[in-house]
Amino acid sequence: MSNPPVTGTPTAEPKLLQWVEEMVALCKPSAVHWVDGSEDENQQLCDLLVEKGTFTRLNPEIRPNSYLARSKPSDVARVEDRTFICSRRKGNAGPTNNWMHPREMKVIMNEKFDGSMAGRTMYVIPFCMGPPDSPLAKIGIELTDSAYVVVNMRIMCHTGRHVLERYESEMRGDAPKGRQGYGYFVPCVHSVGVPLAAGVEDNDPWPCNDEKYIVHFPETREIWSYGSGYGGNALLGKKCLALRIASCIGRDNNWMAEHMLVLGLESPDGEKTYIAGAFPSACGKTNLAMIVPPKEYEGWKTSIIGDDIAWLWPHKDGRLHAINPETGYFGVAPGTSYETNPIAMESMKENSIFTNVGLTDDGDVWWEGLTKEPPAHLIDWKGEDWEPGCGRLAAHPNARFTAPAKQCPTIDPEWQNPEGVPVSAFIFGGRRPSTMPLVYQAFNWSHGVYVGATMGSEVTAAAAGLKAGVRRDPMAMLPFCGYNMGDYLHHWYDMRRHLTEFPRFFHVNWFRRDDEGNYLWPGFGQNMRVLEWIVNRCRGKVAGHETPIGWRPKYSDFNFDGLENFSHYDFEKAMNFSYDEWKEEIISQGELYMKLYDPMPKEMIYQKELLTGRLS
Ligand code: GTP
Ligand code: SPV
Ligand code: MN
Repeated sequence: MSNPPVTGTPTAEPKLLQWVEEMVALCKPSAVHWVDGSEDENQQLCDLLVEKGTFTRLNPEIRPNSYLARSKPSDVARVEDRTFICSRRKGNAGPTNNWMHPREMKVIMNEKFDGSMAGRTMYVIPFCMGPPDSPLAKIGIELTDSAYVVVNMRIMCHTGRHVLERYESEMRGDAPKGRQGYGYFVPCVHSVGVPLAAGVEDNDPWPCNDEKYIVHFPETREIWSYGSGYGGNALLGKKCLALRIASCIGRDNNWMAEHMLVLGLESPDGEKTYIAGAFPSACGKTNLAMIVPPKEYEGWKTSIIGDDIAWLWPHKDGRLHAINPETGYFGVAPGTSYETNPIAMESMKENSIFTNVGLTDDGDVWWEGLTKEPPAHLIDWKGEDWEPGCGRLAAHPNARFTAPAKQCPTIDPEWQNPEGVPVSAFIFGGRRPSTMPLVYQAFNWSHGVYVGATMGSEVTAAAAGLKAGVRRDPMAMLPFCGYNMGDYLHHWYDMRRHLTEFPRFFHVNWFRRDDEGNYLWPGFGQNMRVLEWIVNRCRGKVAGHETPIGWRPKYSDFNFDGLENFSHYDFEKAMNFSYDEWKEEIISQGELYMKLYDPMPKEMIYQKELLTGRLS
């Protein structure tokens, strides 16, 4: 077979070039394009996507330079049962990951990718997770046959020519030294898995394959993704690299890759505190990271470092520092509105991509919760006519917006600081209809790791095919930890040794309900009242009141200015701690303990016994 035509500027660096050539020989695309990341190139790709019907251009007067994409109804979320960690030893993937031996999986990958890009263009995307000058920044190269992936990756991380040049200069040895992974890239191969026979037109706006493989080789730090075009399955810098592979790199190099938002809180006296929060998928990270305090909080400033992923390392100042490896938000659309999250709304005003939302008659987007009154008519996420009361959803529950972080009005001035920002507190919290109070503080690091490790949440639409109910999701990393979850918890306990100043640990629950199913806490901007208590605890400015589960605030410790209708009684309901519920909670943690028993740190067992003792 003759070589396919190449556009863009290929690298002259032999190692990378050789790998791309090998992959071209395997995947057999009809063309290869080296992505430069420019505005022009992006426009051409968006035009191409419009032409193919993947994108609908939104009304430029309402939402400039923005597009709607509709996926196949079978390709709307991450697929956890098709996600694999292929370490040489099964024990290294651990009891919570799907595993296959790398040799065996390589055979399958070679077979699946053989000719998988036939009739399509292979895009070569050089990308960098993290500010390129950060000691933790990681360069990756994603090969993909999806233009949708290229334009999304361009929003989500540093992509293009400058990243390639950075890699090339590192290979020559003339780039600034100090980056961990200098002169190295993470190879990432992605195909939607729908090759086209010679002469056949591509008339499918969302090609994808019913058989999906999201595969990670942690030892060789490789990613292979087949069959899906959606989000975390296909934008390989995000969950695959920045969480699963990065968690392995972090374990080996004394740092942590976490499913966390990072938020800055500046009090009226000018003191700034950074908080990192791990909530499972679709449990409120983006919303908290973009919080707008109630108007009574005059003088407070909130700012966002990141909304989904944090890389944390012990800085030479003795504190844990965080960077956000991403440059965009891939956020849940439903429920997002000017009432609940005006900052997200402002961030997606232009230059954004919307996936699986409704299309209004005037060419804008709509989803459940965007406005109180739904439009009288729209085209739903499946491309069908939709009217209020028709019994169908306008947007898929996991519909997403892709928006550039630099458009966020509350972006923190330090968000691209290569040295990151110091983190003073960790917050954990899932969707818990009962049992978990609005907020409590762990007694210490050891207890805090236990609290994060035993976190549970009702499952959400962010992953396909999970059975309903509360599942344990340690540190919100269950779907994202690239190695043995027990070893991961050990790593958490170990990290303490590298610090001289420690973050405090808190657990929150915005989702507790009364018997009628109403939320007991107003949530969203009002969460600022909880954050204020957390900040004050970190600064030693307010007392914590001891209970068997941890320290709690009193009603009088909270600022209720402007929320006077939330009574002391309401507060106690949201804060309620019940011995009976907590005894059940401990029993229901048993499943996690059984699963992780062997590799689990002994501290976890002590902490559970201490809690049991305090409850009896
Ligand atoms: P991923 O991007 O999947 O990791 O999700 P996330 O953790 O960033 O969740 P996000 O902030 O997008 O919130 C998910 C859903 O929860 C949205 O529909 C929000 O409207 C809703 N939500 C977020 N915060 C709150 C809150 O404080 N109270 C209530 N009741 N709902 C909330
Ligand atoms: C999540 O599911 O936690 C997400 C969305 O942030 S995805 O990128 O699809 O993983
Ligand atoms: Mn997430």
